[in-house]
Amino acid sequence: MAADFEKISKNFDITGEYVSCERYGEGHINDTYKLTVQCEGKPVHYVLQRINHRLFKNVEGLMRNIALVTDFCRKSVLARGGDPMRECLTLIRTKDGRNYWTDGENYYRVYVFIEDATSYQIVHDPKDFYESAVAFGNFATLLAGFDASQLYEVLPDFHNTKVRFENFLRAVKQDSFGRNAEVLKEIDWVIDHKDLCGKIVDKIASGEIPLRVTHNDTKLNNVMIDNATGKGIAVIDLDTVMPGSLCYDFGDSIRFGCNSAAEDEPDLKKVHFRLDLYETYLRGYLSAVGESLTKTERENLPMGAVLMTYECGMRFLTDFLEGDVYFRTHRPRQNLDRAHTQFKLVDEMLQVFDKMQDMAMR
Ligand code: ADP
Ligand code: GN1
Ligand code: MG
Repeated sequence: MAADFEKISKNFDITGEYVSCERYGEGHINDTYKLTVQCEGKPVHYVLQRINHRLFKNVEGLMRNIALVTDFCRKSVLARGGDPMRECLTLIRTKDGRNYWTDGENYYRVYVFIEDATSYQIVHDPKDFYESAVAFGNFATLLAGFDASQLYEVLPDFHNTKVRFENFLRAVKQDSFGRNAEVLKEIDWVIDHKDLCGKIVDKIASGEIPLRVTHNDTKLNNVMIDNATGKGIAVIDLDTVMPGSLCYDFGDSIRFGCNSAAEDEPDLKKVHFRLDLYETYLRGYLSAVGESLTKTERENLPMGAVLMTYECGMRFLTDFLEGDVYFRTHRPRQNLDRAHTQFKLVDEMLQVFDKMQDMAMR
């Protein structure tokens, strides 16, 4: 049955007459809608999301994290004289003061819509990518002041590449949808690169790389770029704020933004790793967090990029083998196309890895 968005929106502390609620954005996880209400003769927009509770089993814990992080960001933005309605996510509470609403089956939340800003799916202008790096870097600096012990670990082992590899092997072993046969080369490729898995998790385990409060999903479309100034104004999609490594946050941005084509481009001839954009992002990120990185973190930024791309490709392939149940797909084999782009990017990153490392240490 189609959701009654008018009824759902009435549970939130929103003033105005319901106008419409339409599918919005290109996130792979939650169902996102742009909600419009008419207030004092003007349209006002909100983001309404149906939370993916198959993935986020403890919605209460997830939303407590988001309330804590958004409240913390709001105070910091106010302290620097900024506009919290545009410079951070603002959660709209329900009429009875809760931070989400459920009909017993689905779970919903509402955010203020950040107007006059864009979340890009691909880098069109290197300046935007630079500004996204500054925004993610500043966000990391901001979170450094946040008490990690308050946070519930929403998705344990989220970037534990060794655990991701075990999950992948399990999917191959089960072959529940009989899809192994058509991806034997891809399966071999993942196994051939198995040695990558421990490169950062082992250093976190030994204490060489510190755990910090990180975003964990730092792709370009999770930052809003101001249409007028071109600045990265707000970091969004806070579902995965958890203890993690800055090498991963850096790496995930590189994975997504340094692809010359879309994440799911079926024509691999169009897919290349753009070292020029890597350097652009690196410069922006270091300008924001350079001072606080340890030497080992800095040395491992390039490996973070390789690992995030390897891990994400492996996750896409795992999802393809498991029948496309995790990442939203709009067409058959989309997850396989996504896996292919990631594997090609890893191959190309490894070819220029020395250069990536020189740039990071320069
Ligand atoms: P997912 O977890 O599925 O990726 P996101 O929270 O990233 O969901 O939202 C999906 C998309 O919706 C974002 O990439 C962005 O384009 C848009 N979006 C999300 N929150 C806002 C907001 N507060 N204002 C404007 N656009 C938003
Ligand atoms: C998902 O939610 P979204 O679309 O920003 C995923 C990330 C992947 C990314 C691949 C919670 O991000 O981990 O890197 O897709 N988020 C979750 O594009 O699994
Ligand atoms: Mg997102």
